[in-house]
Amino acid sequence: GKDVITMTAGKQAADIGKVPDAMTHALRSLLGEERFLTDAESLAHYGRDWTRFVAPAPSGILLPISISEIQTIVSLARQYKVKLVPSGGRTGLSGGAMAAKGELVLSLERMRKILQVDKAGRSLTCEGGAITGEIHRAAAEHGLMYPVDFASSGSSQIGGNIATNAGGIQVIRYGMTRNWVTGLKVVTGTGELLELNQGLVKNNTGLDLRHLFIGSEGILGVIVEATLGLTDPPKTPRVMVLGVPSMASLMHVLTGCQAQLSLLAFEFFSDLALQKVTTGQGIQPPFKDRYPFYALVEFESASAEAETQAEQLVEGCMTQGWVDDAVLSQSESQRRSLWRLREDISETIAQWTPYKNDISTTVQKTPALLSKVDALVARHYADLEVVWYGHIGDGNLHLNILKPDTVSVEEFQARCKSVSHHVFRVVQELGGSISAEHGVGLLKKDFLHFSRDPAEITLMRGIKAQFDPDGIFNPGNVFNA
Ligand code: 2HG
Ligand code: ZN
Repeated sequence: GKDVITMTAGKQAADIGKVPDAMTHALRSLLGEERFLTDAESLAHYGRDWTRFVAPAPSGILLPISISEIQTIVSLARQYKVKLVPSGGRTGLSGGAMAAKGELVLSLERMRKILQVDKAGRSLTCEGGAITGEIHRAAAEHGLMYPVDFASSGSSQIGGNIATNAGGIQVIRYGMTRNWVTGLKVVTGTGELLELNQGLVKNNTGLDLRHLFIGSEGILGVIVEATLGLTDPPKTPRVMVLGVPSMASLMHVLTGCQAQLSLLAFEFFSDLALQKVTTGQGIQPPFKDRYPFYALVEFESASAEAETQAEQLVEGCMTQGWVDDAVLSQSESQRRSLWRLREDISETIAQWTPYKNDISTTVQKTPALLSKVDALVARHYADLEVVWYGHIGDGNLHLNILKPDTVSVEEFQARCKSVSHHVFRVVQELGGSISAEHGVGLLKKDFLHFSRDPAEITLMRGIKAQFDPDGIFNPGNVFNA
């Protein structure tokens, strides 16, 4: 536990809280004592996400159970000029669900029902607080799959996934959350309920407002219900982990896998990532020897032919010197254990309060991104532990810098932030993104201009003002309104 920020939520909230008595009374009669929480423990719990760079300080936690309760809450917030932070499973990594300035947290935790699965239409409708993992299970009961998946799916909620356009470990095959949202119900900053696209496959009737809410990070309103597309589960997925001598080799291996396998995932991690995860989780390393990098490749292997093809591909890569060692899962339980080597990294390193980078460029430019950022890292972080991993098949790298015990969070953040300028200049030169899948939130907003030009940001402000004229929702996130 290297968590240096002290969690003084209750005390700060008492200082900052700006909820007028009349609104408190109205909320109490709407929600009762048990769904309007103000005790210090709840404020600390619901006031933050997985980030640890600001302390939570909400004024209260609201737990509505219906859309009409949410509309009433928004009307009250408008009337009394109180800010709301929409809140899901709070597994975000950019501070998008932090309530640090006396806001009210609007939690969707009590609105988690799966409402319907339509087998012929291959879709599922649920409340905004439905847990991602429960959506996976409900789809599986009907022989179908909701294909957006990531390590935090056991606690993340669909509303948050949609509000951040979540990516995850199978984007290379299935795309981001955006590809799977066919309908949304949202409550905007005026308290209006909008029904967007109603689950339709075909609907060419002007601007598609649904897509504005996907990736909106809670600044336009709150997602209260969603309809999602479902697909067939993959046939006989298998995982290979490959020991790889260099980042350049990883890209050659990716090209080969794209050409010869039915790919489901192509992930990578560095040797330090592997060391941390095997030690931290008490799991067996895949190889006796160590290699600078590892690729985790998942593919469909429905026939003996597909398996032979994978083996031949690996042999070919070994001949070229791109792969030094390989292991192929022989059972479902082995497939799951191999996945843990990659999926458990983020949680394992959280104890070092890492500084997170989540950068991307096109797959074509990924080798350039890797080598340029690697050079910067070698120059600026020579004395620090740097953990590389990510979705290299999507051109998306996670670069985590671990905080030494001896340095405070503030000092460490300031140092890393100054290095970020160099990293993001490289990202900008390559036409990439400073936040590939974690969103902008509070953490990345000072850097937004590296990825979006001033004309775009002005338009975004205008759109925010249209949906949320009083600036109630998630103030200070993404950009200053
Ligand atoms: C992952 O890919 C998540 O594991 C978390 O997006 C990445 O912790 C991170 O930086
Ligand atoms: Zn990721």
